[in-house]
Amino acid sequence: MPAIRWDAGRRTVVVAGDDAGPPARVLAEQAGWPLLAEPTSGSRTGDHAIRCYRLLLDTDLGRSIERVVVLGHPTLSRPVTRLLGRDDVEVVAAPANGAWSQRPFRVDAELASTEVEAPADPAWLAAWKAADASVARQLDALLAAEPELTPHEVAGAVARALPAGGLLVVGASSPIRDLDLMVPRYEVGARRKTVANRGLSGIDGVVSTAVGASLARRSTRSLALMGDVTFLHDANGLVLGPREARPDLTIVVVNDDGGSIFTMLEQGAEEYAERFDTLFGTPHGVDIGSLCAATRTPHWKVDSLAELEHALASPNGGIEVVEAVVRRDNRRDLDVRIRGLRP
Ligand SMILES: Cc1ncc(C[n+]2csc(CCOP(=O)(O)OP(=O)(O)O)c2C)c(N)n1
Ligand SMILES: [Mg+2]
Repeated sequence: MPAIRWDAGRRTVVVAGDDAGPPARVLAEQAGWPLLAEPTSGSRTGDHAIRCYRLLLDTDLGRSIERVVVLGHPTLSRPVTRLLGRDDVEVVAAPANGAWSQRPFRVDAELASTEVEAPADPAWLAAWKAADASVARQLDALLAAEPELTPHEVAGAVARALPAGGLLVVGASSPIRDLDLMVPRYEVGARRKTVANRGLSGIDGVVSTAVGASLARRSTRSLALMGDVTFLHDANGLVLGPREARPDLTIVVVNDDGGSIFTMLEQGAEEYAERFDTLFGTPHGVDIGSLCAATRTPHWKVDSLAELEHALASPNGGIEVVEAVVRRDNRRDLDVRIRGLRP
């Protein structure tokens, strides 16, 4: 494989998908490129990371990208998929690891060397940072102006509660995408680890994954973030035999009484409203507190950011559930307003 001579003049971004690891960050820093890193990439640290990258890809800045370097397995967003499908963008990718060897995007060249001969024009990164700061400010203001707690604020609070050395297990569907918009600027080398069952983005087994991961990794604190349907799918994960090890783990359940991700997709359009809840919304009305009581799992129900932050600030040891109640009926509208933000 030929080593790539990085041509500094080309407007390039690094996309760090699941499990890309520190090399994605190091490459972005050496080359002077923006880093578009998913929460489970293991690369989302340092000051090249662009928090609201997803909102910038469909702007003039995003359209001016000429080359993308992909590490790891990107799975989260349509703007990234569109970027990787653009005819006017060269896609250079690191060879895929392990069992998931097929990449669902075109690869124009394989990444053979990450040695950078001459870094990019600093104006390119500066433009991304300025746009990110502007959109992030507007996003935070938009969320703060909502009368009720939003799912994004829940994800942001969980991300802020994750200390250096902490572990966060995040469920598929909206929570991982909300987290992607809200992760603050983490410092390099602080051993925060965010993991998810990304394979086919299943919502199954996530409580058990969180319990197992908390037991297996030495962390300063273990947190999990997941939707209500995801939690219900594996609520049996709270059932532990008397001799089983029990981790310290705070499970935050974003309860919008159903599957909110579908409201933001095609099937959430007004014309399908009549059948939407039966087929996709799937409201269940389950009393999560009672479900937790069945396994004597401590449970807190919160519906404001202050209450949530308070609950997260004082873990009681063992497994506990913090249920954050949010709306689903305005989710499509909220998403449209967020996607409409411009730097
Ligand atoms: C095992 C499995 N079954 C079904 C699906 C399809 N699915 C994707 S997201 C979702 C709803 C998830 O709802 P929730 O966990 O409450 O998250 P929300 O989007 O509401 O935040 C479903 C059923 C899946 N991904 N995996
Ligand atoms: Mg839900």
